[in-house]
Amino acid sequence: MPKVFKKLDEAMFKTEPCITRYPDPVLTYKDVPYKAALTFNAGVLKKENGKYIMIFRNDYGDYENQKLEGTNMGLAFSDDGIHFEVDPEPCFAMKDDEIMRVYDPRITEIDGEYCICFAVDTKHGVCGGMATSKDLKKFDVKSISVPENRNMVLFPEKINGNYVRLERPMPVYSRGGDVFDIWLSESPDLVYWGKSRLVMGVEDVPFANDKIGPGAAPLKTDKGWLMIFHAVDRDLDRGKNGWEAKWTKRYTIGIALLDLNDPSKIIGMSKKPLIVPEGHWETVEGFRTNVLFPCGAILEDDDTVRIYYGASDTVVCMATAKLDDLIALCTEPRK
Ligand code: BMA
Repeated sequence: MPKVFKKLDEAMFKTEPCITRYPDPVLTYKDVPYKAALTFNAGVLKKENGKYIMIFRNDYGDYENQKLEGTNMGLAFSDDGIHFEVDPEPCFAMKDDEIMRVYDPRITEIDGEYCICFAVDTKHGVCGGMATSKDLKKFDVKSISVPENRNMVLFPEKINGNYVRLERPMPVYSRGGDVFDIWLSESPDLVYWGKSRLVMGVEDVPFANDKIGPGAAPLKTDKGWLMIFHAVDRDLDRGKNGWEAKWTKRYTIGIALLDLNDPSKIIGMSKKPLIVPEGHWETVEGFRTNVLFPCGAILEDDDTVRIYYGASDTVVCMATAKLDDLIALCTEPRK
């Protein structure tokens, strides 16, 4: 692991003025009718009938005393995308002799089915998993990648006849430490994945000096696919943040535009972070503060974009912006 991280200009770490945060979390453990402690990193989808569906990560146990019991995923519904009602039981979990847990769900609707992507902690490494479901009660696991991979998100439609996902492998024979990039793969059937290629390297992101990873399922716009991602910068002097003993990372949210026909090509990107941890829920309260982890985004009919993100690995928050303002931030990639 590198001992020194490239110093970044702290002046750029300010949330863009086009962003409006909903002042309170849209989901906390208090909304969950079963065992829950940290309810965060949530995929969100809007149905044609106007209802919102959220699938969130739920870590349960006594976190303040570092006593983790387990992780599952919960389902919540809303009429306005702000007030969510959680189903009485968790909807998905995996645990056996090999798999320890699944987490960080993203959700896409494609070909009349839901598809969730999630991380899989196994005894032999972290993998990316995908499962389809017609009713969000029964899930059919389609694929689990080889390690080390995570942060998979499926595009909401096939591109040139194939399913396409963004993903974030974690190579050890690369540049040292956790300098990890965003990749893309294609599949004819959600089972077999290939044609893998690099989309964005950490070096492309002026506000990252550690790793980056895909966030929400990309949104289709006239100008390209809007990709919302997380970017991590580290400073070893940061010391303790939140309840955890030591936490030197900061997770911000960035955006990029990908080519509609070949989404491995970046056609524009933000040169500064879009959303930076600020305020009580993002910098003061919680397990790991200074972490914003977007897993859901919705493009509304009036061109408002809603971004749902885990804050401090503890709650789900939501922010909005106008699509035009986001697109205006996405300037030419490598300039
Ligand atoms: C990542 C994942 C996320 C988490 C983030 C910050 O590597 O484990 O689930 O939100 O770290 O802790």
